Amino acid sequence: MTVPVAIIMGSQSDWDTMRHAADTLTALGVAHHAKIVSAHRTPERLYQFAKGAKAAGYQVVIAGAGGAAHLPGMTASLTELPVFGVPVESKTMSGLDSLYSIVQMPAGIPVGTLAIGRAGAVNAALLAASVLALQDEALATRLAAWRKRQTDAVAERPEGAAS
Ligand code: RP5
Repeated sequence: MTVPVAIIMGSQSDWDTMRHAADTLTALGVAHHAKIVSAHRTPERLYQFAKGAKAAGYQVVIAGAGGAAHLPGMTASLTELPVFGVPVESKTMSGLDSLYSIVQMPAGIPVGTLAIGRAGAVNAALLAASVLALQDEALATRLAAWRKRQTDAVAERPEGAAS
């Protein structure tokens, strides 16, 4: 069975954020692989992963990194697969460095950039699922059910309010 989504991240320390992408894909029944691929510390691994990603059967890549976060952009430069970038919250700049590093791509090499941190990781997974659902009716149904459950879980009144 081919695995449609690769979740890559620059460091083990990114996993606390990127596991939310993995958990969301699991909840939607979307198979995925998670790998550590660092643009700076393992450039050869990055090159080999990105050049071979399409042939390996991946359809979407989710790439999370923090600080000087070149992983999503470099990956996008080496593959035509859609790449969704997740800025990981950094200690020194609260993830703004990660966000700016990922979002300001030059015209011609797109990275779909998400929010900083957990929200970005969850939404990257949801976007990946939406892309795959275009060709997969069963997944489209699961995605619609996931969204309905989310809607149904929102109370009309905040707990603890007097009226
Ligand atoms: C980036 O540097 C990683 O994506 C990570 O967010 C950040 C810090 O990495 P560690 O020093 O925690 O390995 O490459």
